[in-house]
Amino acid sequence: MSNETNQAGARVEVEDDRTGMKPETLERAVLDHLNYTCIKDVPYATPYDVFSSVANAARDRLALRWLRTGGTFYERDVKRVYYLSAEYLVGRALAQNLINLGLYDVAEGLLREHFGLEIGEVIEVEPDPGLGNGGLGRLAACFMDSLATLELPAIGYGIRYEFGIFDQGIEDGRQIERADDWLRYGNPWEHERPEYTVKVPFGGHVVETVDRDGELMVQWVDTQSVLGVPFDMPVAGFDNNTVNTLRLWSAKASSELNLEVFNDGDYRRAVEEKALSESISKVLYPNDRSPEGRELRLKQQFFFVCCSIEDIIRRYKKTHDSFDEFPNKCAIQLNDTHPAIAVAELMRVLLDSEGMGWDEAWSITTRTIAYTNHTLLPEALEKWPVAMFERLLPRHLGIIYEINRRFLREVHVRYPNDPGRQRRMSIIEESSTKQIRMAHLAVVGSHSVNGVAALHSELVKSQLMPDFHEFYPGKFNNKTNGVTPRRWLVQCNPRLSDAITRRVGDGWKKELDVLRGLHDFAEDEAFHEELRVIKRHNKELLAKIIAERNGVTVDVDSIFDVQVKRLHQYKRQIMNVLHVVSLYWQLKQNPALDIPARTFIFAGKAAPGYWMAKQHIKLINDVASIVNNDPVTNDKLKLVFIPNYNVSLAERIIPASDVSEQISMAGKEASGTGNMKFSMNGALTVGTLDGANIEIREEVGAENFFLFGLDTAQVKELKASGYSAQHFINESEHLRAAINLIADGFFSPEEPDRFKAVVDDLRYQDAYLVCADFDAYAECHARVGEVYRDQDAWTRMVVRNIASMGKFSSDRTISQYASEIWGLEPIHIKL
Ligand code: 26Q
Repeated sequence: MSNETNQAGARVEVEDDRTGMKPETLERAVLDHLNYTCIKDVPYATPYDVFSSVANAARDRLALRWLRTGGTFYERDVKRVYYLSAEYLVGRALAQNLINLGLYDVAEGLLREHFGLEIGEVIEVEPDPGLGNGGLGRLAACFMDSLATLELPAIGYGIRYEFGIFDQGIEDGRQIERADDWLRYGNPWEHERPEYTVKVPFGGHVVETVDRDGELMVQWVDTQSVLGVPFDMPVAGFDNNTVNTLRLWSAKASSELNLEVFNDGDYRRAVEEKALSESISKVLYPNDRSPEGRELRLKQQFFFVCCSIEDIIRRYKKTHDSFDEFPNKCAIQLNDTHPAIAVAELMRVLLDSEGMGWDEAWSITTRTIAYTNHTLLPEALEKWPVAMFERLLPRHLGIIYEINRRFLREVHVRYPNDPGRQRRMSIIEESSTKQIRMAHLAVVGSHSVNGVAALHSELVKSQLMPDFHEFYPGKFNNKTNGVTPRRWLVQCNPRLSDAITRRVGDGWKKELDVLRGLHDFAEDEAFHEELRVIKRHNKELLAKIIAERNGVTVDVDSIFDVQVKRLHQYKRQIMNVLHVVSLYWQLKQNPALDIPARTFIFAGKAAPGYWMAKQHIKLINDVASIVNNDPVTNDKLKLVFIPNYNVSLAERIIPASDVSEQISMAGKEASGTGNMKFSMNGALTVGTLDGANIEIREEVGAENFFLFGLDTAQVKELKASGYSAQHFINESEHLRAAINLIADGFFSPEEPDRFKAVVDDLRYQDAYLVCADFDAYAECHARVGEVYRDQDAWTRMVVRNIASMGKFSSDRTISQYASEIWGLEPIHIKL
């Protein structure tokens, strides 16, 4: 790279000391940051100082590309996608940014030379931003990575939570929650942009007036404002110059608010109100089974949506003086209904601020917005009490009523005498407490509604929203989820990545279908051996973590059988535990039982208010302390629950796994994305026909996937016929023994009926058909054990899995969103 002039005519100095890509330039930059940013000399540098210096040097190299990216998009007036998501689980950034800049190896060398540090030690100093709950938040992060790698113009909008998802501790086998103070030492990646601060109104009331032309004018008045201050994070593409922006809004009290109150001389109230308005971005809500109707959560949603819409319009107006082109320049994607208030907010701005008529505003809104659904659980669909809306967002309530009135009029025209349909489809649920159905608002206000896996998208049409599908058949579509191979292979499994690259070249990092070339090595002895050595190495690394965190020694030659994900009854961690108990009991009865040794690994957080899920955690830990200390079974069976599952821990666990547990009741897991990460890293799936499992099995071939259990049709049938768990318990000796052991207090001798509620739920409720699927599950695991004994057969299946993962790159997913929903073209950024 040399100095040159870019298209805009600006001078670009690429190889200066501040931003050059040569090893010696990076070295100088890191040492300079240590001196001038951290104010430290090498001998006194803490690991955090070193992290901070490398991060700042990397950031400088992103800065120039970041400027060029924004500048190019602006100059060429390109269409952009605005991804609205209440959650982003981005994970640590240092390793990823170094990899994407192509500076990882250089950094590794200079850290050894100057600081005597392994790069891993430096990487681990960075806090892992937990700005999300699970799959949905991680998907948003994978999408941001793919958008930048595909050179697509995008901005992600979200909330800069001061506290992310709680830190999980395990005390006496029970989950405890601690505040996640991730910003304690600052965040070298974020850049505050106070100049783009937005004023967000709440409360007040609506007054209707008639203007000079006799047009109805609506004003939202007497509101109280909170400020939204943007903090930008760079999102670098892999092996290109694109750096997109993740813009997270932080709430700040408006100075007006202070002044007014100061005039009253009420200092205490001023301070309290300031704290109250700044509490909006204070903490991420952990998702429960049913959404919490908390006012602060609604405030969070409107807060970030209002800021984002204003930002989008400000940017659009810099280059346009009418709104005609708005849907051709802006695509807004709603990540679930959390930002669905955007439909009403965009309408409000167009109507009240821009003075547009209803029909034009509605046409622009619906051509701009698209909605992604992530759940079929009816109890998880967001609804807000009308009374709360009236209090916080009276103008939006009026707009939603008008949207609904016009929508129901259309429904009436199509289906004249069908009040049931009107009631079912209404945006307003007329229950004892009137509620706003955010999913209905999102569907009516969008031009596209997509599910996240083929089965899920079919069920959205046929089960969740059949009336809407009939009404708007063309709106519904599928975009099967994917994951970024840069984090979930290149970064987390460098040895496997090298082994792959030595066989098929490194094109797979950007074009995951290239992995298909590995099929040629399905029978290759040398490749098999190499894969086994790599897996064993990764298992050793994980065993070290388990020894540190759990104080348990595990056998790296045992099968690492892993279920890591949020704790939810529909995900059926309890079925896995029952299987462990059953194996344990069989070994106790017959210590000579000839089965391969297994290590069962669990991790995941339960929502703090989800009592049953927390009982399941306690049960796992109670079973672990008996099983892990029983000399009779010790060489065959171990069980650990690793605390505080997050992106960083996933990066350690997944590459070390042999078996991936994807065992949700069919029809409940919208997609799953962990399933893809495991398979990519050479774990074999034990799974049901649910979510993306179905497509994974299609890709890898039925013979390379451990399938068990009822499918959605059978689930429906069994439920309709009046399901009785008792029947299945009576039929299954192993299941009965496992349940009885827990019920009798074998794992909780100091409190024998500790798990009474867990057992009663299985015996008398079992909404997720654990008992119905148990025998098939256990039988499936027996097959797993058999195949594992034949290491050749096992490794062949592993190769087939890795080679078949091309479809599950989020690059494929994002290309489909770009062409089929957003109408977006790649824009190459030149330096
Ligand atoms: C809602 C209201 C109040 C508080 C919290 C929430 C809330 C927050 C997060 C509700 C749901 C979520 C997250 C849902 C989620 O992660 N869904 C998962 O999305 C993945 C990506 O599409 C899928 O792969 C998973 O199947 C799906 O469960």
